[in-house]
Amino acid sequence: MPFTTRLVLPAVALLAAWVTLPAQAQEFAPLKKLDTDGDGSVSLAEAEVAAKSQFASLDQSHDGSVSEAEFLAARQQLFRLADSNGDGLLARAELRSRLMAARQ
Ligand SMILES: [Ca+2]
Ligand SMILES: [Ca+2]
Repeated sequence: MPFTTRLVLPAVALLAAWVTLPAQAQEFAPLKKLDTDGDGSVSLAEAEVAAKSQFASLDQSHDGSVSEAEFLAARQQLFRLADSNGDGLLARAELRSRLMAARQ
């Protein structure tokens, strides 16, 4: 399976799962950000815009593909953001804090 397909499929699966949730469970801030027209649902066009933006942020070389190195660099950046005291380790509180920040 091509790397880009492996990258996109989880996002599509997440969106597919979300649209089947009851309305109260859909109050998930990151998904609300995708709803750029504020109509309470994420259209295919809105999802595609978000996917293209996410892909562009990962494709640091701008060559139209995300290499393993680019993907791992993005993950490393997330780790560094979460490691608030810079000790190279993620304490439970640091991880929880980062996850809570991502949900807003
Ligand atoms: Ca919408
Ligand atoms: Ca690239």
